[in-house]
Amino acid sequence: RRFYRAESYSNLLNFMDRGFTAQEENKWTFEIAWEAANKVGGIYTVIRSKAYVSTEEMGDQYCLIGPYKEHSARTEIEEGPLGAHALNETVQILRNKGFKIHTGRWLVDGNPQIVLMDIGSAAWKLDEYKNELWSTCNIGVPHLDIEANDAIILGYMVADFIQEFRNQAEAFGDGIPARAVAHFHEWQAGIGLIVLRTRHVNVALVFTTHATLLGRYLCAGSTDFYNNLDKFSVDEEAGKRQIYHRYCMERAASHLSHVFTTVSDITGYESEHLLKRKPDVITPNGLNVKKFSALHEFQNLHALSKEKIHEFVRGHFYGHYDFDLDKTLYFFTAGRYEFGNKGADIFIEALARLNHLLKNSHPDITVVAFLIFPAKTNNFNVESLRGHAVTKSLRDTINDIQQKMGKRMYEICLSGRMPDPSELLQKDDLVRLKRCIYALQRDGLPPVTTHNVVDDWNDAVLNAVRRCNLFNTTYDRVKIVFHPEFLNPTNPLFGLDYEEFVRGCHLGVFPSYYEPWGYTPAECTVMGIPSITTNLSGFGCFMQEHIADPMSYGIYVVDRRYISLEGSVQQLAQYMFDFSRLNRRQRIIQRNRTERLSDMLDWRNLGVYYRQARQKALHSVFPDLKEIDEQAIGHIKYPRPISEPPSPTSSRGTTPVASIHGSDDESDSVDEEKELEELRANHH
Ligand code: G6P
Ligand code: 1S3
Repeated sequence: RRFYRAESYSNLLNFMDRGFTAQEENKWTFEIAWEAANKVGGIYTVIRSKAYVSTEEMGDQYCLIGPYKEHSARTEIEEGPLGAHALNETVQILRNKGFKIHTGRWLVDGNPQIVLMDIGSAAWKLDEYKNELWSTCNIGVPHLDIEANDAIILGYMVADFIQEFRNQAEAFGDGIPARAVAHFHEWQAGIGLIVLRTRHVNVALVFTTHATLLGRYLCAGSTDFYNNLDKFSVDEEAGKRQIYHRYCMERAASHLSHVFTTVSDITGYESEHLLKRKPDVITPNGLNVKKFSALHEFQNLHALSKEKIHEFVRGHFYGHYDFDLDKTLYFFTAGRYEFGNKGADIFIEALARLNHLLKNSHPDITVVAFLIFPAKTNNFNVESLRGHAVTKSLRDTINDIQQKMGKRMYEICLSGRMPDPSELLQKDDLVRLKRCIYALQRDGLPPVTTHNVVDDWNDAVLNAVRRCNLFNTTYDRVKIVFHPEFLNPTNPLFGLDYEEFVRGCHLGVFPSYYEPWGYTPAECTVMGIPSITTNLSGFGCFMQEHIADPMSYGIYVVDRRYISLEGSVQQLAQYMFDFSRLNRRQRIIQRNRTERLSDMLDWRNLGVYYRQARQKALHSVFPDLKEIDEQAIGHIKYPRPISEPPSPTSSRGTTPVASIHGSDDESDSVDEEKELEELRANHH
């Protein structure tokens, strides 16, 4: 890790640090995305989490551009003038032309400047824009595709803005030529790039795709995507799905950019075949690790959050609460509800096999598997709410009895004698307790889902659970909880936000089939929670490439590319089974190791690839500006974890013993040398 940081970061900064600031060099970076201060999906996380490194590097020479969405802008943006004259002047000129433009700062780490275009204010020019797009690129967009029409309007507004900005930056630049990079994300922002290039504006252009349109559509069907990537007739496939014009916009943007990037190698491979251009640079997604960093506290946070999940489990499984929470593990998966793409199909199948394996060999262990995917619901179901009500009533009754017993004990002891147990716990206390215990009886089984799912009989998760017979019976060692809504702290069942929930779990399971990057396992990693990913996800491939033995760091990579579906299910089930057999100490060590990978996922390290892409684009437009030398970036490589030297107390036997879940002390100060051996013995 030290190697990587020293090599790449300082070399890079030496390279860049030619003694001038971006302001002195009249260098500018614009980043344009539909999701700038507008949460839709993963790109929002990219732009938002990266803002602090972007402003650290460029200050007010960095500016975001996106569409104005009143609802989010009102809560996320502090409106006001921008930091540079050239920018404010440009805004004024465009406003004079009749465009409505909002400017200000985004209230996130880094506090970047942002320009938001009110698409409605330029809608009257749509026909003119479409005409230009047709005459320059032969892309025709149907009238009814509102999303594509909006993308066109935004694109032309952005292009006008950047074109005008160039003039202003030259005028305010004290004779120093203005060098600007405009970095566009996804097809929805790509029109701006197409317009700037076809109008020959002297700006360096970068285009990043986070997932190809066609890839997403093809994977959502039952296509053997990766084995046929080179065989698809792309125009025909796009036409069949009525996205041909969108596909053309995406493909044109990727080809007209000076530098084309994808978020991972796997998406690069997809782009090579579907967009017919190989990426020039891979720009992996990072995180603002400071936001998650809990230093030595993260283990304690796990224990605290786990306690809250225990409370949920007590309520949910009331009447069938016959398992030991100390020997219970929490697995979870979460994301957009794309059943196959996110791997929920193989997760449920593998859980059924894990159930079988545990029943046969470790019936004392219980795994509660949470599936969190937003689906259409009619609120929480009565059974779930009732479970939490009856356990709460029992808790309140016990607290009340406890208080009363305390008072009685105090009075009796004050009078100088020892209390008799029957004086302390009186008959009506027992009656109250009995009533609560009777209320805990239930006829049916604990529900699989916490909500009333609207289309219950056609719901993909519920159907798979039914098919696999995972009905939360007493005999099942794997219990299922489908929570068809994202978590928030006001949720009456959990009372946890997503971050706390993740911290309280033991393992995140994300066996995705289509996942250009995948923030969910990355977030687990920075919180020190092990996770399962796949070699079809950008994150999984990245970890495999940069870590000698990902598994010993708590990153399990399921092969979904080179083996059969059945093989992947078996491997996933085996990983989960192996994990279930780790004892507490081993889990603690593994969490420590997982958390050690955080630095690697920080934008402070991964931001280097964005700089590389920008610099490369600048070089192709302004050849006097040097590219970043590949060598200067270095290569991240995490070796196998090095154990701490054995402590004097570690004179235990060296033969790895089959670990028995829970039969261990809870100390964090463990002999890592020995545990490492055990972990390896378990996994290999
Ligand atoms: C953290 C806490 C320990 C606790 C442990 C539970 O490491 O610091 O006090 O015992 O979590 O780990 P487990 O994997 O059993 O949830
Ligand atoms: C995409 O969002 P998604 O969840 O639709 O972009 C994300 C950010 O690059 C990426 O993490 C994810 O895999 C893609 O799928």
